[in-house]
Amino acid sequence: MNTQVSYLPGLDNLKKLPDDDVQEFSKNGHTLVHGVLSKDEIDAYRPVIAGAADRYNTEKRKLEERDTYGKAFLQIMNLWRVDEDVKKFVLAKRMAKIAADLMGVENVRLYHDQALFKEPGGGPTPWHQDQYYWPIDTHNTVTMWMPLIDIDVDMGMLTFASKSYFDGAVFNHEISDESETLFDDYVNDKQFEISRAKTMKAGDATWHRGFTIHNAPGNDSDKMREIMTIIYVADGARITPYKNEWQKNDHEKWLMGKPIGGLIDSDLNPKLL
Ligand SMILES: O=C(O)CCC(=O)C(=O)O
Repeated sequence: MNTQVSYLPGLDNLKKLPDDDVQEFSKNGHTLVHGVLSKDEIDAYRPVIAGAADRYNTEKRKLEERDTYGKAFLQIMNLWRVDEDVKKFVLAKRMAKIAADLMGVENVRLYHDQALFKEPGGGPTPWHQDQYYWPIDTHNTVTMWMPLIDIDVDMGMLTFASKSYFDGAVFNHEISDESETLFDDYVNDKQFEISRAKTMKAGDATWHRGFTIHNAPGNDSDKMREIMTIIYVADGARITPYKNEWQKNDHEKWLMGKPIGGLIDSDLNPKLL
């Protein structure tokens, strides 16, 4: 007999975002919002997201057989397309509204989601800028990064170079040992303040701009660092010509190859507000 009770709370009710968070995001390019999901809500969604991440993970190599990028995390993309329960989380208005309020816009669209699970012993995530990968004509993009379990600094806490988004794209480098070295020198030269939470509760979330330089240390614990991310883009943004092969790939994969110069409005990019 199946005794499992499948109940998922709706996440379309909105939460007032503290003014301090909006100001910090605008000033530093990142902020941490506490209690985006309540304990009961994250307890309900965690097994759904972690289960889907496990089912759709295609990485089977041992950690020591992978390169720096491969060691950083298991990356499972657009789970909302394959799992109806995860879809309720990814398309939720509550998180979309926080994204809109942080960016100061009325409407946002989904770019894509990704589960980023750093395994016990998993390596550091090198410094990078997310928007290097995106063929998008606006700086009004934001990534939500939400732990599904309580995490502390030893588990690979996301780390930001405050105010580093102002100059837009800094280097033409993908996430790699090279990006780590170059950005590290850049961040030191510019004397950006480095910001990293000591702990985060399941259901808290950090939010960072597409050009905010960020990295994460390795996971020195014996637990999986379970993170779900959602990337939002301001409605009205358009597709730009590719600046690198990764953007070409993103155009096909996350924007359904819609015309360059046209609006980001494919079926993969629903308007969430
Ligand atoms: O989870 C990580 O280690 C890196 C996350 C990241 O770079 C992102 O969400 O933009």
